[in-house]
Parts: sequence; C-alpha cells; structure tokens
Amino acid sequence: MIKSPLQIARESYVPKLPKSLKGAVRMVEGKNTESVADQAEIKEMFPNTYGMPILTLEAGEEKSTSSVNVGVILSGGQAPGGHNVISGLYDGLKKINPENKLIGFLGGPSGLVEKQYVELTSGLIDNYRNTGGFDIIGSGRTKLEEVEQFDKAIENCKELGVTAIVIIGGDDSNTNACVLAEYFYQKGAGIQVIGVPKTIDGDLKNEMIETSFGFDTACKVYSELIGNIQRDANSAKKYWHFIKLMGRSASHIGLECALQTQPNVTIISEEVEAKQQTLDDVVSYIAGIVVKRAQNGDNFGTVLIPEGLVEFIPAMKKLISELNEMLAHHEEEINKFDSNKEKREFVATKLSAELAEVFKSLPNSFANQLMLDRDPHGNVQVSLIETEKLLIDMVKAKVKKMKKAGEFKGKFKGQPHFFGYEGRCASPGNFDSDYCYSLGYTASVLIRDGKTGYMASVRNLTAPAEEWIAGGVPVTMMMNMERRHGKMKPVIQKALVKLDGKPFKKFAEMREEWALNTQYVYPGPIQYFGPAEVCDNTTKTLLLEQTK
Ligand code: FBP
Repeated sequence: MIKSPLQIARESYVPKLPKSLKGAVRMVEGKNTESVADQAEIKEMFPNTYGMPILTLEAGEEKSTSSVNVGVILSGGQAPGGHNVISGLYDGLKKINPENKLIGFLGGPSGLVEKQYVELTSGLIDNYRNTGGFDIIGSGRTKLEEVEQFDKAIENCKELGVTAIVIIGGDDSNTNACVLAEYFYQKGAGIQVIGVPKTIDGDLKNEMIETSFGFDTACKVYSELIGNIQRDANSAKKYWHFIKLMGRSASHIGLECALQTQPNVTIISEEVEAKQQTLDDVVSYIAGIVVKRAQNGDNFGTVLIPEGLVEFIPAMKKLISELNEMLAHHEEEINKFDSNKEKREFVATKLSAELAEVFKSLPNSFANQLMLDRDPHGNVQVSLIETEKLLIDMVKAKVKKMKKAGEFKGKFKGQPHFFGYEGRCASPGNFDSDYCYSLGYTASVLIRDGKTGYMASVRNLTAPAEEWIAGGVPVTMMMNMERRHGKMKPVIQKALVKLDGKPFKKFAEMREEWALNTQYVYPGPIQYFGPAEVCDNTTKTLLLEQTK
C-alpha cells in the first residue's frame, strides 16, 4: 500500500474515547422501550427483540469471557470513519480477550451469505486507522431478506465459529440487522447481531442516536468545495452555481452546508413538502432571487439543492410512489423495450390518468431518470437524477420570459455541480475518527455482554469526547411500518429535517439576508493537526440542536 504523507502522519493519531470506556466497563440497564409508532405490529414481528431496555456503559469491574469470533460487515454507501469503527471494535475485542478474533465479510452483506471473508489482524487494521473509505473489506447493498439467505448465514457462521455479527449501516441496513437478530434468536442460532449507525445523509438519528457517523466529515468536505465555488463566483461575478448535494431523502446535508457557507439560495425538501410547493414554485423562488440580485448588479450566486428534492414535491412524490409500484410489477415488460421513448410510452399507459399527464409533461431526460432501476431497498436512486440541470433550464426559461416582459435586466448563466462521492470516503476529521472508534469499541462491549438487536450509541457529542456517553439502543425502538416495494414493512423511521428544529429556524432567520447580500463563508479544508477549536469541532446542526 502506497501511503501519502498525511496518511502516515494520521496513523499515529490516537482516537479519543469516552471516560467510561477507558478502563473496565460495566453495563447498566435503563427503562424498557417501545417502538416510535405501530407498537402492536412491531411487537408481533419482533417478539424477542422488542421492548428491551436502553443500555449505558459505565466504569466498572474487569469481566473475563471465553474467546469469540466476531464478524463485521460494512453495508451501503461509504461514510468517513468506517475503518475506525472496525479498529475500535478490534481493539475492544482484544482488550476483552486477546484470543478474540475479528472476521471481515467482504463486499457487504453478500459476503456473509457467500462466505467471502478475511481475518482482520492487527497488521491489516493498522494500515487503515483514521483513514477514509470502506476498502479494508468493501461494502455492498445486497439486502438480506430471504429465509434461505438467513439460513446460509447461520451455516457460514457455524463453519467459521462466528457467534456475533456487527453490521455497520444506515437505516435500511440496521433494519435488516434487526430482522436478522430476531431470526437468529428464534432459531436458537446463538449469533448476536449489533448495528452501528452510519450514513453521510444524517437521517439515522433520534434522541439516543444524536448523529450518524460520516455526516460531519462529508459536510465539511462539501462546505469546503462550496466555499471555494463561492469565492470563484464572487471573483468572476458571472455564474450562478447550482449545487446538488447528496443525502438521498432528508435535506440535513444541504442545511448543514448552508449554515457553514451562507449561500444565496438553499432549498430544503421538507419545507417544499410542508408548503405543498410545485416544481414551478421552487423555480419561481430561485428566479425571484436571481432577479433581485441582478438589480444590485450581482449576476452571480449559489444555489444548494438537496438530492432528494423531487421526492418531496407533492405531485412528483405521488408520481414516484406510483412509478415504484408499477415498476415493481412490470419490470420484465419494461426491460423488453430497447428505446427510452418506448419505455416512457408504456409507463404512461400504466399510470393513473392524472399522473400520466405529469409524467408526460416532464423533459424526456428527466422522465428517463425517474424510470431507472430502484436500489435493493426499493428507493429511487436520486443520485442519478440531475435536478441541478433541470432547475438551471427551468430558471433560465423563466428569466428569459421575464426579460421579454422587461422584468429582468440582468444576465443568467448556470453551472451545474453534484457533490456526493467527493466526500463519502474523505479522511475522517477528528470528530468522526473519535466517534467511530468509540462506536466500534462500544459494540465490542455489547457483544461481551451477550446483547443482540441493539445499535451501538454514543451520546453527548458536543461535549469533549471524555464526557461522551456510550451504550446500546434496541433497534426496534426506532421502527415504524412503511410501504416498501408495494408492501407494508417494519423499518427504522427516517429522521427528516424538523422545520421547528433549531438548525432550520436559524437558517430561515438568515436566508433573506444571505440571498441578497453576499455574505459567503469560506470554511477551507478539514484540519487534522492544530488547536482543538479548529480540529475537533463538530457540525453546526448538532451544536444548534444541543443548545439549551
Ligand atoms: P447510505 O444510506 O447507504 O449511507 O447511502 C447514502 C448515499 O450516499 C446517498 O446519499 C446516495 O443517494 C446514495 O448513497 C448513493 O448510492 P450509491 O452509492 O449506490 O451510488
């Protein structure tokens, strides 16, 4: 492995652990829990893993256990810090019993079913400490949902002597982890399953999971890039930059980047939905700011667009949901057509009259993108939908009309950008390095104490790492019933941006000023060495959420 000077220097960074995890640890049980909604249905589906208590780790007495083999899986999209979850887990397991072994299943959940694995030794792990990426074992999006897959997993674990699996994933992967935990329990398989909250999207959070790992670093990378673009825009003063930001569904990334960089326009999908806005309303809002800035002589600006926007525009949401069901039932027929034109025509005949009209009114390239394959969890792959280009075209058409009517005297030239993959594998900043290591370490203690169906949780995250509170939360506590692939399924409830929450309120209070007066902030790159106030700080979202 060829290492950059930064990677070599970062290898010696020692992640900070909460005080309670530094020595011997004991587990304290709290109150029993309920799921966030649909309690009766979830309880019936998870008779053994429902209602378990919240767990907190405290300083305690040394506990010796016989040696175990633990499996670890990285699931779904990459997020900065995954390697540190694995190194924290490894170090925790070795501290509990030096004979413990860690096995990495390769390429995501499929590695468990296909018995593709590697033993994670200290030699291997040391090369990946504090690095970005998931390449130590790879990741994947295979969904484990068939009984045959579960039974194969049991068979493979038995052959490898694995008695616990840690699944590092987002809401869908952790839902899966819980289904697996329940199945293993019911079958008496003797295999524990522990989840770890990962996703740059920031939508796996609740009162016990304050943030998912990777959100902090990814937002800092995007904010650096947005800042650089803003400085360019403010220097050349000739382009409007439309920047789509990853984060499949929720707009947390857009909101956090807005708070960090103060762009002229930020669209928050949750607000668009709450106000029942149409695509034209969104376009008119952006065009309105383009016109007002032009009146001040500013023919430039920045617009942040959340990746999932189209799914929050009520008419589009209905269309996508009908498309999801329709595509699930007519996949084979659609795939027989060679051209997108034929596909579009066929799809339009299968939609309800009202939505067929909406579908037909969309630009062809955009309609084609809406028909693309869903991911294994039934989600539209919004990263492939070019909303930034669509909005540029629509704003351009609108201001052209206004120009003709004498309502716009400026210029409008749009530049599209999409930031997503640029940040997902970045070197984790100190916050994610420490947080991830602590999560992995916490998972080792949950395994030591025989827990299953839990997610590792580390809280009090705006305090210094010493004061963080580690523990476990039953995954069933976060679940509700949702329609997926045309059927009602138990899933972890996605945390969307709260319009009455402090981060959104702060943004809403400032946005008019940021729109008209150029008040850009240029955050610059993540700093790995230097004073704590520069290197250890976390997101504005978390800071605002936790201010009393
Ligand atoms: P996870 O929810 O699995 O963490 O993935 C998040 C994400 O990065 C989204 O922001 C994005 O829409 C999606 O993954 C992209 O998926 P892919 O990696 O398959 O291109």
